[in-house]
Amino acid sequence: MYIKKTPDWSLKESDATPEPIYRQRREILKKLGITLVGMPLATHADAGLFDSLLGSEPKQTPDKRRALASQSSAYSNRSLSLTPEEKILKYNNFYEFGTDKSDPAARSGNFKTNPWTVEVGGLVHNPLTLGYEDIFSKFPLEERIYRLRCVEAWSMNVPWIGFPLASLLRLANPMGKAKYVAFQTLYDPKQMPGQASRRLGGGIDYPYVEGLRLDEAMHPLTLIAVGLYGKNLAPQNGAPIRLVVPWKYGFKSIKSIVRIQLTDRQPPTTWNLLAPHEYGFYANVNPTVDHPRWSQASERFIGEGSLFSSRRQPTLMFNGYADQVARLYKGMDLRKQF
Ligand SMILES: Nc1nc2c(c(=O)[nH]1)N[C@H]1C(S)=C(S)[C@@H](COP(=O)(O)O)O[C@H]1N2
Ligand SMILES: [Mo]
Repeated sequence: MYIKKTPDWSLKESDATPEPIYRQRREILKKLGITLVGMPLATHADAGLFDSLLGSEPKQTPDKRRALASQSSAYSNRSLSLTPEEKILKYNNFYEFGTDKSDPAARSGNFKTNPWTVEVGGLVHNPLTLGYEDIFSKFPLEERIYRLRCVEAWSMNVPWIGFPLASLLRLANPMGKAKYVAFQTLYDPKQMPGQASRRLGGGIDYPYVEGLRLDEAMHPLTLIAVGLYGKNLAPQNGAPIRLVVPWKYGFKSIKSIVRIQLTDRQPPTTWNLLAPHEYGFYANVNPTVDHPRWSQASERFIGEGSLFSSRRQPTLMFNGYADQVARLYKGMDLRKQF
């Protein structure tokens, strides 16, 4: 029922920006005879090369990111116009590195993501630990182009690479009494200046924690991301492993995860602890439920061009994924359970 050739949550043709270039890159690969064994659909791995072939400016920031092969996915919104990689890398919320949008990129350059371990435990029959290489090799990687909607009313379209959280949870084999999944970010104040200073870290009590109901966590759209634009994640985007829940406000998509615990109780979540009347546990994108301090009816889409020329567009119910996820919330008052 979910698998559709043309996802019905896709954007209109008129929204096109860099998508043509993205497709062109795939065409060039084909013409060059690079048939991409193990890389069935071109990733963005060699953006610099393609940019030069296309005669446009190479926009690569120097980094140590490596190419990741991935399959395309039926859950990808392939018609979305992509936010340029450079903006996804430079305009971030990751308060562990500071509260300005430019802080995460500026302060996370030496963040150590290898070695890394993610513990999966709690109410599971098969507790397990993923090491750094497991993160990239244990599950087939898919590319998923998703909308990302921050509660602050800006949005991006991001080509993530990752695997369904459901695949990992199935491997851990949740017990019948497990009802929620709790996530935790690394706690390391030596590496994360926002954890060492309340001022830099925005007054948050670290580690950053998040949670989902088990049915939300098992939903096929819920992704564990390990890369974007064809490469592994940069630290500022939550390297080496983060959550992406496309129908919820961005703060649910917790970065740099070290612990995943199955529980029978709704777990505490960072923004809800900080301001419970402003940020709920559910945090489903909803144009009809405003933030107490601003409207959620529209959003500033960050695409091509300058950050300030970005265009306003209407917010979509469940961020455009209503057909896929609305059933999860049947009978709930979304005003009260925001
Ligand atoms: N650990 C942690 N995860 C986090 C945050 C954070 O401050 N710390 N910010 C969240 C918010 S508010 C958003 S909008 C997204 C931003 O992801 P991006 O910077 O990759 O676009 O990450 C989310 N995950
Ligand atoms: Mo956000």
